[in-house]
Amino acid sequence: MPGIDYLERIPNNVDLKDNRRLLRALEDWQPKFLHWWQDMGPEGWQAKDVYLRTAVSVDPQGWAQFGYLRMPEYRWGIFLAEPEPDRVIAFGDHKGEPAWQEVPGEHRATLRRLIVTQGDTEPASVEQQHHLGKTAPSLYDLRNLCQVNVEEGRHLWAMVYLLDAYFGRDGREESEALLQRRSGDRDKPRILGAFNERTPDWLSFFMFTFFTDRDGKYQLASLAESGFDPLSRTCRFMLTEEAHHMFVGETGVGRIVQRTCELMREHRQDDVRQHGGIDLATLQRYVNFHFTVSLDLFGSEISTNAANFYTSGVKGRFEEGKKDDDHRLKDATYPVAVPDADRIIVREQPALVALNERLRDDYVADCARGVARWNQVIQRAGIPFELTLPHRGFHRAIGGFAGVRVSPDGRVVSQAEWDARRADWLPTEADEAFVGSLMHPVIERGKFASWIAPPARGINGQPIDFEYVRQ
Ligand code: BYC
Ligand code: FE
Ligand code: FE
Repeated sequence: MPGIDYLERIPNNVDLKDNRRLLRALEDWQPKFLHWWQDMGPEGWQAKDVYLRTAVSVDPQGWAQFGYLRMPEYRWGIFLAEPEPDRVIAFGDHKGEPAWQEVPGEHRATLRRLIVTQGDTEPASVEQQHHLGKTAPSLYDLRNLCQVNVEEGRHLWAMVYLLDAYFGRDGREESEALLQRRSGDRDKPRILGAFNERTPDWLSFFMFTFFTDRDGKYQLASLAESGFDPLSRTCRFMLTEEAHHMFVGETGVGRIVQRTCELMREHRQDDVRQHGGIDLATLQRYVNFHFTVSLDLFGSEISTNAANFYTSGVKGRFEEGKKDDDHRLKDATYPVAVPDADRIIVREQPALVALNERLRDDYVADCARGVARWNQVIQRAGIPFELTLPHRGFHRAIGGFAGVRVSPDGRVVSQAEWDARRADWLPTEADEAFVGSLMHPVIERGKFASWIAPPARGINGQPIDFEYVRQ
């Protein structure tokens, strides 16, 4: 497509203009990306003006610009956090050596695989959320969906940049393949389980951005420790955007909880479905589902892959720099919960192979803090109910608990008990049908659907009834 000024279109701090080879690769990829975006971005709103934030620099004061634009005109840019002068690798066998500015031959396959796995999740989530544009509960929420989606698109760009800039022809092939797989497709699915699940309604969307985007936070933070410096700097900048996605999830679920509590008090009734709200028991089942499919994203409790990633310096721990140990972990152990016949026991395992579990522990603690904030809303309403995170062994498909029936309160149960209680523990078809029945678009300024409270404040200091999307 001659005539398009790609340097203007692709804001960047990677000196794209001086890297003709990379610029050519991205010029070739961009029309394919746009084609994918037109197909898979938020349905029904591609031609409308949306009040969006665009990353234009990495300077913490000035990185974001707010303004109306149509999503296909979003300037998907390439930003790496500022380099840390004389950065050294902080862990593993290469601890203390200078960070790599190029891909070391012996770690090439591993790095490529990690970057592809990370990159694959970004377009997958846009595909999962494609239909939600049709049923937004408000203009405010519609705008947030669009924001999250353009940024997941940018995260895809971030990984494609690494593939195209550092992995030659293989990298370009992987970049193409990232646009060819499709969430939930039987023949060419996305790589990781949770990214092939459906996100059929906005309750699922808020749960997804709370639980699944938070896996993004922990994985990106671990990759931000990488000895491969361009990956580290890319992920550090992505984390600044991730914070908004988790904010959308936490406040989204929090506003649903608030609305439910209002309806419970008003009608003196637990079952608020007949009043257009989502009852707390249903919310708990959605928590159970989204938390556990997200737990699976951390991989097996015992993983030689994880040990190799660490030892070779390609993927660190969450906040590696703050940990007070030898950062090699050859002799260390870590407690891991495992099923043992009809019980769950904790065994000390070699720390290196237990790194997935350790990251999962960091993640679980973070989730618990968010759930505690939802419970404050319930408590303030004077309602005796607590949302809880189910046991980590519940409803797992990856790792030692896969195939073991564990109740949310952490008992190994029989298949018969599982079958009898499943409908109390996980969303049922009837739940999905009910939640689906609430999904009607509310696109009048300042109005909100019956099942969700307005937010405490608007975006970027704008009022709640701001015209976040122009119709
Ligand atoms: N589904 O040794 P194991 C985000 C595979 S989210 C399907 O236990 P390992 C975002 C595994 O690949 C962040 N397959 O696992 C959020 C391996 O396959 P091979 C995404 C799975 O390798 C919201 C085999 O099982 N980023 O950014 O230690 C919106 C044995 O695996 C799953 C990353 O994930 C699964 N859940 O760790 C938008 C970071 N789990 O080798 C975006 C990059 C495992 O036998 N990825 N398998 O064919 C990684 O660090 C690692 O690949 C994993 C797995 C942590 C995912
Ligand atoms: Fe992302
Ligand atoms: Fe995200």
